[in-house]
Amino acid sequence: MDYVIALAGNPNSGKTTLFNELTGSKQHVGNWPGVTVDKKEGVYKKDKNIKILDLPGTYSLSPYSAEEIIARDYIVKNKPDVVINIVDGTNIERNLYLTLQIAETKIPMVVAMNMMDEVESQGDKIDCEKLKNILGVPVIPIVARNGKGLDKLMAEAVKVAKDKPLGKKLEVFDENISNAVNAISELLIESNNDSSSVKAISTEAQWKAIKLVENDEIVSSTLSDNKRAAVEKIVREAEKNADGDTEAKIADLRYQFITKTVNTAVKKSKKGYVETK
Ligand code: GDP
Ligand code: MG
Ligand code: K
Repeated sequence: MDYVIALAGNPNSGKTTLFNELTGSKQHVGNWPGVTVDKKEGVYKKDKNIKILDLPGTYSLSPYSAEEIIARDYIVKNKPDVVINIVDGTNIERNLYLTLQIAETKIPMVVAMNMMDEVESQGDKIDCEKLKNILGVPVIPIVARNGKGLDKLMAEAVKVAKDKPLGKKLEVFDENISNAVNAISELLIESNNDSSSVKAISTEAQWKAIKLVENDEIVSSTLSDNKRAAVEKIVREAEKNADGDTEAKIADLRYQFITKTVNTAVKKSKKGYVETK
């Protein structure tokens, strides 16, 4: 296999439609180890050396459901060459929440902006160039249902899989949260400085640090007692400054970033609205 491409997206974003379009009839359906969540794999019908894997549909990469845990473990541990994040363009605010979380893992990513036929028929405009500049990853408009844009999407995905760009640092968090994330990240790197791959470790440390500020119990359970205590101290301090729950604060900051992004890159017509009295 040359490359492994994983598809990630919200439920109903068109993931299965895209997977079927890309793989044609040759697919293998099994289960993820230990759970009854479908695992679908296939190869790209136009290049048999590209493996395509369909991750479970999720709104988030938090540790609250089997689907979310599978999706994030696969991205963070198995590290596909590239993730195609399929976004329902008619529901862009909600879908971009997952996009931001995939970006936090620093996995090479391409965004497939799907349902562009419906976006257009609603009279809305999504500026994929602007989105690309804001998010620092290619954003390709597609219509999964009729195959429109898929050649371009796959060409970009292969390019990103090959080049593995580091990704842009997105200014999502405020100073308080950033400080906590950086402090925890340094703490995690300290214990790992015997490793040869410093870059990979620090990328992983950054992601883990964000999860720890979100009080992620699965990531927390991987720490030594000493480390966990040190992390908790930093998180308690951040909580004081945030006036409460850091998990809620991070969610709030992600949504603020998304609102700004959508205001810049999306123009909505009034057509879709129904007047109510
Ligand atoms: P999944 O839950 O992410 O696997 O989503 P599906 O592939 O099952 O698609 C959800 C619904 O959206 C289905 O009714 C699809 O036919 C429809 N759909 C998928 N892609 C497109 C598209 O590009 N345009 C439109 N209009 N509908 C689409
Ligand atoms: Mg599906
Ligand atoms: K639809």
